[in-house]
Amino acid sequence: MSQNGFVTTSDLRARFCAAMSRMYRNEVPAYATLVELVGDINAARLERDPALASELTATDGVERISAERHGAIRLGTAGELATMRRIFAVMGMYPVGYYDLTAAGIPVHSTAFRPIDPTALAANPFRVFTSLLRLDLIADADLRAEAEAILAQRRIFTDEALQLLEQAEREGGLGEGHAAAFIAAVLETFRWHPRACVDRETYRRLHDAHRLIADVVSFRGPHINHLTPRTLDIDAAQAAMPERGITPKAVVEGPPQRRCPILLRQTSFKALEEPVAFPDGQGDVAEGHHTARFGEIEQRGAALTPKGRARYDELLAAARAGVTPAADGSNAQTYMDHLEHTFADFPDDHATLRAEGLAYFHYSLTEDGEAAAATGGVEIEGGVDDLIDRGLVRFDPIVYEDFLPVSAAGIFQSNLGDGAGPAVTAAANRAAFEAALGATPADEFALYAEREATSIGNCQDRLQPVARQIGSA
Ligand code: OOG
Ligand code: NI
Repeated sequence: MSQNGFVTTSDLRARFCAAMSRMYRNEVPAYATLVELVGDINAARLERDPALASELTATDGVERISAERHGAIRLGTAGELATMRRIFAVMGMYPVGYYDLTAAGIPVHSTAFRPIDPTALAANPFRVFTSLLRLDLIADADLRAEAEAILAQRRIFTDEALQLLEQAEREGGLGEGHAAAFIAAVLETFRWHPRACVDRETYRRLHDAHRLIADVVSFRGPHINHLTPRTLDIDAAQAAMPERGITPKAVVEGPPQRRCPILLRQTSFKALEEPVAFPDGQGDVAEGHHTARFGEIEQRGAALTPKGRARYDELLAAARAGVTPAADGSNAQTYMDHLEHTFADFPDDHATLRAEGLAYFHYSLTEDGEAAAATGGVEIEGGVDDLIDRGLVRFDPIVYEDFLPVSAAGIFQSNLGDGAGPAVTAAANRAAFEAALGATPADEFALYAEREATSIGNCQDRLQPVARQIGSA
C-alpha cells in the first residue's frame, strides 16, 4: 500500500513489528515458546466460542489476533529519547501519556509511542513503552557522573538509520526500497549485545545502585526487553506457562477477570539470566551474566473515563492494601480472589458503565438506524440516549490502548528480581521528560473522549442530515 509512492506509516509499523518479533523469537527462545502457547490458547478459545470468532473476524482480522501488541525499551539520555520520537513518528507512533514509575520505586519515567487514530490502530496497534532512566536519582555523585560519561559515548542509532530518518522527514515518507532499509537499520538499535560496554566492576557498581541503571548504562543499545502478544484468555495462558517450561510472574496485573473486561490485564514470564562478556580494558573479557529480557502477554478491555479510572485506582489500592501479592507467588490465589471480591463494586455490564459515565463508548447506527438514515433520517429531540432508546443507535466499548502505572511497576519489579536495588523516592518530573522528548505526550483521556464524541456526531449527522447541515451553516 502506498501514498504518493511512499509506504504508509501503518505498513512501516506492521513491518517493523513483524521484523522485531522474528528477531526476538530468535534471540529469546522462551519467547518463541510463549508465542506458540498463546497461539494455541487463542485457537482453542475461538473453537469453543464461534460467536467470538465471528466478532473478531469482523473487527480485528482473526489471523492477526496473536500478533504482538507492544514491546518496551529503556533509554539513557534525552538525545536518545528525542531521536527515538522522530523514528517512531515515521512509523505512525506518537507519544501518549506520562508514566511516573518513581511512585513505585523505579528510577524511570515513561511514555508509550503508539498509533492514535482508529484506522491506524486497526491496521496495526503496535506500541512501544519507552522509559527514560532518571540519572538524577543516582545518589552517589561520582557514579552518576561516570554513568553520564558512559552514556554520552554511545551511539544507539546506525548512520544509515539516521540518514533514512532525515530523508523520511525531508521528503514526507519512504519508498519501497528505502522502507526496507529503514526497518532493517532501525532494528539494529533494538538488538541484544552479549558484550557489555563496561568492565565487570563498573557493571557491579551500577547494578548495586539499581539493577535498572546497570541494564541501561552497561550496553551499547536499548535492547528490546520484551514483546507482548494478545491473548484471548490470560488466566489460561498464565496457568499453562509452567507446562511449557516457562515461569510466570506471581499474579496477573490489573483488574480481575470480568464479564465486561476493562483496561488492561497483563502477565509475563520472568526475565532470563543471560551470559554477558565484560571487556577488561586489556583486550580480554570477563564472563558474567545479566537479567533483563522476558516475554509478556496482554488482554485489553474498555477504556475508562477519569471517573471510572479513579474508581479503578481506588479499588485496586484497596485490594492491594488487603492482600499484597508476594513475589514468590505464595499468596497468588488469595490475592486474585480478594481482587475479584473487591471489584464486585465495579459495575460489570455495558449499560451501567455507560449510564454512570465510567467507560468510553463508540456509537454507531443499528440496522434500524441504517434504514432510517437511508430513507431521509428522523426527528432528533433528545440526545444520544433517546436514539438508543428508539433502537437507532448502539454502543460498544472503546478498547483501552494505553498502560497502567501500577501494572507496569509490577512488570518491572518481577523482572528485576530480588535485590533490584534500593527503592527510589522522588517526585515525578514531567517537565524534564517533555524537555528530553522534545514534545508533550498526548493526553489519553482526551483521545478517547474525542473518539466518543466523533462517533456520536457521525450518528447524528447520518440520522438527521438536513437539520445538521442547516444547524452548522
Ligand atoms: C517496561 C515495563 C512496563 C507494561 O506492559 O506495563 C510494560 C519495562 O520493563 O521496561 O511494558
Ligand atoms: Ni509490557
